[in-house]
Amino acid sequence: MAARKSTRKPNVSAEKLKEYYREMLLIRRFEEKAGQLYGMGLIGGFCHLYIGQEAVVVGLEAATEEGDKRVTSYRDHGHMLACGMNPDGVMAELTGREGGYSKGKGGSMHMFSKEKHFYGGHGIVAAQVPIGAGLAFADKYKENGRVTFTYFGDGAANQGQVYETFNMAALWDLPVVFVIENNQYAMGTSQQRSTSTKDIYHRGEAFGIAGEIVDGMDVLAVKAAGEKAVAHCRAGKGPYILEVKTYRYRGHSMSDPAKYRTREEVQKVREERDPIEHVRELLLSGKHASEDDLKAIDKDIKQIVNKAADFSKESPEPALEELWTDIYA
Ligand SMILES: Cc1ncc(C[n+]2csc(CCOP(=O)(O)OP(=O)(O)O)c2C)c(N)n1
Ligand SMILES: [Mg+2]
Repeated sequence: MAARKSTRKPNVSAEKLKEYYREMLLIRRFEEKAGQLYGMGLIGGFCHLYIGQEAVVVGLEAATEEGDKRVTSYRDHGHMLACGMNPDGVMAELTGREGGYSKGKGGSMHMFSKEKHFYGGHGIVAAQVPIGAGLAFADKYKENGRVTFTYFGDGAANQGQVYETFNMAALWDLPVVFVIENNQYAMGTSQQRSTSTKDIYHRGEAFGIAGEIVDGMDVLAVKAAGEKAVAHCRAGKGPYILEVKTYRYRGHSMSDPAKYRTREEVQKVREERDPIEHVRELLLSGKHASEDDLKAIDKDIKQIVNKAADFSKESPEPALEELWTDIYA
């Protein structure tokens, strides 16, 4: 695959670069496996894959510190893996099994981890945006220096609650990074058809919120922007917006007929801007890794993903009594 040539030298160590490669590859292989299990009827309901967008979450996670929080939409498997949640537990939740993060009762869009400070997984478009500001409000109140990453899509950016949240976050200087994962489509609607402007981040200006555009297919660019945003928040300067331009290779969800774009459009991004190929090329051309080193990483990732798939098939379905646990009534 002819990935684009990088114009600049990586500003991280070879070890870190390999780590990002590994983390992005884990997400991609995990998602490919989830797609296969879905096709086999082992995963039901909604399932939104993150393939193509891996550099966004891996780059931003590289800018976090222990205790920082994250909340996102239904396209959430990558976020969970990148913050260190167990692939076995994520896959078993996808197949609706007892060993899953929500004991098999939540599925793809409803997983959480207190330990990893992951607050979901939200199926209602933009619902996670005020939740993210609320998490940041709690941290500001506790004066603990933590930052919350609140991810949402280009489509979600047209939701009214985003702007109510921007207002409050700016008014109270909340330590929240709003990450607009602009993958150019909201289901079958392209950004051009839904959004009055080419860029979205500058809507923050109306509320006095600083922001910028980031190349979401370049993990190092994402990391650098993430560090800048985090420093802004930790310095008590309030929220920051990162509009990360990315692309999803697969359909909106597993049931998307994909009639709204051409195969050529997708192929072109895969060939010219793939985030994993980009890092692979940096590693090889900089002699930071050999083909054999990368093959060993591939093999290791394959094994982790196969183990998760086996676990997700072997773990039992939740017992009937589980219908009466984890409920408010
Ligand atoms: C309030 C609400 N309206 C509509 C939907 C149906 N819906 C689910 S995802 C989606 C598109 C969102 O696109 P975007 O925010 O760009 O995120 P992406 O799927 O591209 O990651 C819509 C309209 C929903 N889940 N919730
Ligand atoms: Mg989108």
